[in-house]
Order: sequence, then C-alpha cells, then structure tokens
Amino acid sequence: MINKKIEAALNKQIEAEANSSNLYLAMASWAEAQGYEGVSNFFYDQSDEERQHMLKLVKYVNERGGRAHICATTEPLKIFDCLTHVFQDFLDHEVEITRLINELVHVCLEEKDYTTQNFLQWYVAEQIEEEAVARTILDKLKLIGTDKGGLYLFDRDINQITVTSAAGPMSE
Ligand code: OFO
Repeated sequence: MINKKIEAALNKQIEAEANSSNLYLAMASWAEAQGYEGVSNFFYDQSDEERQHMLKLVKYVNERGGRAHICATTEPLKIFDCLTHVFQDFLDHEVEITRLINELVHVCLEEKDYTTQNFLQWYVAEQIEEEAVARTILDKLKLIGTDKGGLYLFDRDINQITVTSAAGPMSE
C-alpha cells in the first residue's frame, strides 16, 4: 500500500512521462516534415517508450492500492529549427527527468517506502541510458556541423546509434 504523499509524487511523474511522450511526438512530426526519416522514426520510438514509462507507473500506482490520475498533457511549445537544437532539447529534457526521478527516490526514502524506491530503480537505470544516447548523438551532430552529406548519413544511420542498456527490458 502506498501513502498519499507517494501517490501524489508518482502521479506527478505520470504527468511528466506523458508530457515527454508528447514532446517527442512533436519532434518526430517536425523531423518527418523536414524529410529526416531516420530522426523521425527515432523520436516516434522515443515517444512510444515514454508512454510505456507512463503506463508502468499507472499500473504500479493502481496495483499498490493508490489511484493513478490521468491528466491532460501540455502542448510542447518548443519551436524546432535544426537537428542540433532538437537533440540539445532532447538531452536537456532527459536531464530534467533524471532530476525528477531522483527527487521521487528521495521522497520514497523519506517516507520509508522501500518497495516504491526499489520499483524506481528501473527508471534510475533507464535515465542513465537515455542521457548517454542523447549525449552520443549530440556529439556526432557537433562533428557534422552543417555539412549536408554528413547530415544525410546521420539521418540514415541514427537508429544504429546505441549505448549499452543499463535498465534492461521494460518487463523486468
Ligand atoms: Fe526518458 O524518461 Fe521516461 O522515464
């Protein structure tokens, strides 16, 4: 059973994951309209992943005797102009999500809710991976600069850029 404070904190994270999904959907749609097929697929996948992160939290809250709150998502207000800025926004956003997850773990420790703290370890590991992916991609984009041929190859190969998974599969 989770207490009200933990329930509220988890519900805030459900909202954050839903907003992440929406932001990456907006990035995917922008990239698709620009003709960056690889980048758009990358962000469509990211958007799906964030929705899975949200669902995992919804199910956890309900299974632990709480009530998951499904709220409205906010419209991503970012204006996208180039790939480097989009991936910088992606990294900045993931860094902020890491901060929120750490904050959540902190609340669990304060409340002595070790079950939820243990559940959140999956998210802690996932954030290490997502930040690493964003940094790796951003480093590549900085090397390419505005070179059109380089950007073409980047878009073609982006889905092969991976880092070792820290979190493991969703089902764990
Ligand atoms: Fe990329 O963040 Fe979810 O957790």
